[in-house]
Amino acid sequence: MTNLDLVIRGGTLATATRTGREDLGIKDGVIAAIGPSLEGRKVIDATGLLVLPGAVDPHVHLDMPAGATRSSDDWCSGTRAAACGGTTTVIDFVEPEPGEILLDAFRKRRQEAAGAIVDYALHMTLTNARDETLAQIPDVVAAGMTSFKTYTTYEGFRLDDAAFLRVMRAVRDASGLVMAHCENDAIVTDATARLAALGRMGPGAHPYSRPGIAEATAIRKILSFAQFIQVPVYIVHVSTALGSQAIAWAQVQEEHTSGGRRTVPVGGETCPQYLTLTASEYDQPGFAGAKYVCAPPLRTPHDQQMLWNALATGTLQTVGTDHCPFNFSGQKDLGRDDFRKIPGGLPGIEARLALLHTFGVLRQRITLKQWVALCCENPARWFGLYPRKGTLEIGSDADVVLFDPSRQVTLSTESLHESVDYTPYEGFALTGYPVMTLIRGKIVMQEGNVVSDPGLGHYLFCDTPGLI
Ligand code: DUC
Ligand code: ZN
Repeated sequence: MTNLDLVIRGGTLATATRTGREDLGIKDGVIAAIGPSLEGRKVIDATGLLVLPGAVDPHVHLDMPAGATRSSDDWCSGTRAAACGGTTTVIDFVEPEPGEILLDAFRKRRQEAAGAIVDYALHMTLTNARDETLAQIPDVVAAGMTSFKTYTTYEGFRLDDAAFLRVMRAVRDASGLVMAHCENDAIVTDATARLAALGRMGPGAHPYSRPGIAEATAIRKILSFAQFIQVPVYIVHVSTALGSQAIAWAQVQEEHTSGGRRTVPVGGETCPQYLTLTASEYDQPGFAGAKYVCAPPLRTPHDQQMLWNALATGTLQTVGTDHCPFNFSGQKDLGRDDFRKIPGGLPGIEARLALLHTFGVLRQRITLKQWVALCCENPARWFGLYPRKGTLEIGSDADVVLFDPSRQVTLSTESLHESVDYTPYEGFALTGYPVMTLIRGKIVMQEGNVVSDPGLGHYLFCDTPGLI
């Protein structure tokens, strides 16, 4: 085939299902040929490099309102950072105001996203189960959002048990998927009040205010409800061994009740911070522990080990970042005298792929194919974007990452492109880093330089969600 626009030649193609020396041919922004000795009008030499599908981050919060402030990356800066890290699709959230028509909130969010450099999709947040809200769900699905975010905690967001059942039934009837933030609100409220009563107001108190059992209890409830309703369910940011065990148990249950075959998807994600950092960070001197305040909090080395196991065995199928950056100076320090006022969230949109390579693949906790599955293919499958995204197949969008597996990089705030004044991964020494990112056949990042204008990113319609 000689009429290709671009050939990526001499690299090792790596997807979730195969690896091998093959050239990749691109025409009109999609993958048009895979094989040896391809010819095209332009050639990129990928000798010595891995050629990966563009990574899909299923969980980011760009320009997210948080009380009186907003997460510090807007859609332009956040997606620039994503592209530098090899992520070509992000999935963010629509968070309607109380009483707001869901599609009005969607339209506003799309305006905010106008500067996106990578492609994006959206999850819809549901914070009530009123008839007039649930009646809008089919319109939301028709507009391309098939996943619905729910919360078991946070005033103004959390649903009670009856509301969860109603939401789950309505989402199921629209062939959608329920995502759940799982932390039992009563336990969090009780633990937080007791710490405050003891005068423990520094960041060191944060992990005790949201104990692991709060997560596990909430996950068990949500999975039981989902099993009762028979709706696909995806648990976000799983942080504990107990939580992942609850998911494994529900997966076995689902197989038993469906005659040995899982028919309703049950699973979820963890995040780089839970795989590479632990709660000891909260004990850093002074107020520095605030840099690590997120919900759920960082956990123990044992939890970390069990999360790696859950990824390797398939209990958890994705790694999303929950990227939600707040500057240490001017934002995190809103809680200098009271950890409850520290805006919760960590940056991470840029380093996910490389962190998972060094701490996962090179430490032999996951295989190369699992790495691609966790960061690229499985998020695309869960949220109805596969095979357009997450793989390198004929007809897939030509979202491609050239990854140098032996490049040595030390992470630092200065070298990352995220718009935030610190990184929780400062000084982390990585082996392997993206050197080029293409979106729909167009180079957007080369050697750490973004060479694309804001606005290149397209809004993506999600198809029927769920991964068995
Ligand atoms: N937790 C965080 O730490 N940040 C964003 C949202 C969330 O649930
Ligand atoms: Zn989140």
